[in-house]
Amino acid sequence: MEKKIEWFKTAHVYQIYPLSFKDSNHDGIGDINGIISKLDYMKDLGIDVIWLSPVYQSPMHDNGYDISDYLKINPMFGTLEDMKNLLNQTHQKQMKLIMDLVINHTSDEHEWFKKSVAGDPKYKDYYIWRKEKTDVDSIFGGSAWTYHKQAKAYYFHLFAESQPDLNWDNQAMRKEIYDMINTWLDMGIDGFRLDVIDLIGKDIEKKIFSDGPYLEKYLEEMYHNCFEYRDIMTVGETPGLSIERSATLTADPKMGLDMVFQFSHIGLDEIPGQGKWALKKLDLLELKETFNRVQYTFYQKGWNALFLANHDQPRALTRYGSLKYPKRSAKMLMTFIYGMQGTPFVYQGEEIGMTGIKFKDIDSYKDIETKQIYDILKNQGKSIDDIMTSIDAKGRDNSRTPFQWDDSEYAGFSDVKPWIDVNPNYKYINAEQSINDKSSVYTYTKTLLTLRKRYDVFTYGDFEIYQYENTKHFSYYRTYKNTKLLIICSFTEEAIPFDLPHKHYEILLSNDENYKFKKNKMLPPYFSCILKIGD
Ligand code: TEU
Ligand code: CA
Repeated sequence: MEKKIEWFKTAHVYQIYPLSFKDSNHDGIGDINGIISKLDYMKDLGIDVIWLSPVYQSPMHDNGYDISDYLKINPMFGTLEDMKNLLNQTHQKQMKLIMDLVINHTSDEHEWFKKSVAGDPKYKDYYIWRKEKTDVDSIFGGSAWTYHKQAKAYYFHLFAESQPDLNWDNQAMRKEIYDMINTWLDMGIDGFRLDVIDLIGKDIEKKIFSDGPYLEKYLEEMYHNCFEYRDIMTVGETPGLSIERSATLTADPKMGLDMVFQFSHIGLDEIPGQGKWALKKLDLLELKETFNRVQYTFYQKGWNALFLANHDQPRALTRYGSLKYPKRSAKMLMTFIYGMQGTPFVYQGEEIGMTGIKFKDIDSYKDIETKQIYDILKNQGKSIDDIMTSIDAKGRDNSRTPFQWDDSEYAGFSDVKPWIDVNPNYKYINAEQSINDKSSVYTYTKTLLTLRKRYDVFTYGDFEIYQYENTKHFSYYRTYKNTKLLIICSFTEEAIPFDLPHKHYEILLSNDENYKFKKNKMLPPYFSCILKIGD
């Protein structure tokens, strides 16, 4: 079956981090029934597809990205029945549901790993074992090789020790993965977000991990075994792929990836080469250069996913906007990212302007990566103050605090103390007040998503930056057939001069209703708008 209409290009996706979305059974942990109770909320926002972060059986060392059984649902989230119910009800509301597919690694509690350790001939090579270790760091810090006493060998893990990498060289292992994928698809799941999928192409001997040589080979095999005859949606998480290779991959149907999360903008607030914890101020010209390249390349071929935040990234508002102008800058960032070409991904809470967290000390943070890096940096002699500055800015828990539904205790997420503390600003940042407020981030986001459906130019238009050299605003044209939009986004707390080079225009959306374009009038802080140009 050919995909007649590429529906994924106009779909709006909402990412749910199940642990932190909505608790239905009073244990302080989000769950599947909680999600079911909020389907209308997503539908009302204008969502077409829901992406669920992992709900499979897992010891939860990495919050579910360490799977111990791909075909079971983690009891903390519910049952397989609940999952089928969620799928059913999502479909009834004309939405789709995609799951997270974590197949670069499993949990060390997966049966396959236990059998591999025990030397079972079938499973021995399902993982990557060596007698000697090489000098490779894992992504969470520390060596990527861990010695296993029972196996008397080192196994390879690009993430935590408890997340051994699967050996994609092994055909039997690949076959089992394909069977598992087909089981979910046969159940009616509408597709997948493929976790760190670029890593399956790695070449261990050559120490090439994220941009490896075998990626296309395995993707194509997976496509023929799982995706080829199904009308589903796939999005690959590809942190290590170049813009060019990501575009080429998504342009080739045989690769089975409808789109990718391209990561080139993610490292712009890091000191180059020093990793995510070495902070650097964002340079707007670098941001322009990056998005210009991404937009240009994917306009020629392939398809991209639009995102500023997810469960691994700090909240966009805190990272790129201003807490002095939270609503304005949240709206500006929405305009900035969803004005571009690609499929919009909204991360839970972004649409109500949720912010990052600054916990009082390391004990309140829960993330395995954060805990590991804290110990590592401390052992390197870094001051606690400096470490906490990095963690407050970049720690993944920033986006993992409970969803703020209302202003009741625990923010309406749960009626008992949640697994991770609620951001105290839930009193005034929450969905209930946002939905009822015409000037809220929620209402703005909803309107923006509606506009994307109304005007083809968002999906198909080309992209051209206006006033490239300007270091305060990031504004761009989108043009398709007879429609031309100018999208204006100020990235500063200052009021700035701005020349509007058009006489005739219609304001489709603005984060400042009172602002009128007149000659020499300054653009207010974090101003954003979408103009439909008539001359
Ligand atoms: O993330 C992969 C990844 O490379 C990053 O986003 C990473 O989490 C971050 O840079 C660490 O600083 C995926 C999942 O989204 C993440 O939650 C998992 O921890 C990781 O894979 C392992 O499965
Ligand atoms: Ca629960």
